[in-house]
Amino acid sequence: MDKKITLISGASRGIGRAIATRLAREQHFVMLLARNAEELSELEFEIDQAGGKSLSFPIDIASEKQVNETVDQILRDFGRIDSVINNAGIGIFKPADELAASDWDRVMEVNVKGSFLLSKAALPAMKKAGAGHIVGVASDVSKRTFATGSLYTASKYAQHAFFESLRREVRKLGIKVSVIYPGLVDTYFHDGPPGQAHRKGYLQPTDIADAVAYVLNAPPHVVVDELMLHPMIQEW
Ligand code: NJP
Repeated sequence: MDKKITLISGASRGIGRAIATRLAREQHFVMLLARNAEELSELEFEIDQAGGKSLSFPIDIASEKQVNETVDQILRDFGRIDSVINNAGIGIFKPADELAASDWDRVMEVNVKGSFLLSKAALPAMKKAGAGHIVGVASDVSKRTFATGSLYTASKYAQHAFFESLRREVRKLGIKVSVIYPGLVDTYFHDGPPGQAHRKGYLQPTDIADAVAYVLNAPPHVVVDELMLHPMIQEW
C-alpha cells in the first residue's frame, strides 16, 4: 500500500468533502467520517469514478465508542494512520441568555470533544510509527469573537488551545500538528445551500482543501503550524 491513510471528519459535505476529493487525487486513501451515510456513499462513488480510493464510516464524531471502533478497524485493515483531518463542526448563534444548556453541550461535543477523541484514538499508532500529521480545521474566530458567537467562538478557541497544546506534546515524537483558520466559506454551515448571491466572494471549500494539501505536502523538515485564510471581501 503506497497510498497514505488519511482520516477526514465531516467529510459528507462542505469543506470536508472538498478535502477528501482533493486528497484522493493526491495518493491518499481517504477514510470518510460523518453521520450521513447516503452522502458518504455518494462521495465514495465519485472518488472511485475519478480513480481514487475511499471508505465510508457513518459515525457521530462525538461518540467515543464509534470513533474508537472506526480507528481500530482502520488500524486492523491498514496497519497505520498517516494523517487525521479534524474538520467536523457545527455552529449555533444566539444571544448567550437564549442558548440552551443542551446547545452548549452539543457544540462543545462536536467541535472540541470530537477533535480530541479522533486525535486521541490515532495518536498511539502515530507515536509508535514516530510519524503522523494531525490537522485541525478551526476558524478565524478561534482568535476573535463577536456578539451571538459566545458558544461557537468558545468552542473554536478551545479547539485552537487543544491543538496548540498537543503540538507541544508530540513534535519531538515526529508528529506534526497544523491548524487551518478559515474565514467565511460558502458551505451548508450558513443558512441554506451554497451558491447564494449574498455569499458571492466567500472562500470556496476547494480553497481550504488547497490549504490542507499545502500543509500535508510540506517537506519532512517543515511543519506549517498555523494557516489563516480570508476572502478579500471579509473585514478582519
Ligand atoms: O460546514 P458544513 P463546513 N459527527 O455544515 C459534519 C469550520 N468553519 O464544511 O454528520 C460527525 O457544510 C457534517 O456531516 P454530517 C466549521 O466550524 C467553517 O463549513 O453528515 N460529523 C458535515 O460533513 C467546521 O469545523 C466556516 O451532518 C459531523 C460537516 O461536519 C468546518 O469548518 C468558517 C457531526 C459540516 O459541513 C467544516 O464546516 C470557519 C457529528 N456529530 C470555520 N456534526 C464557514 N463555512 O464559513 C457535523 O471559520 N458533522
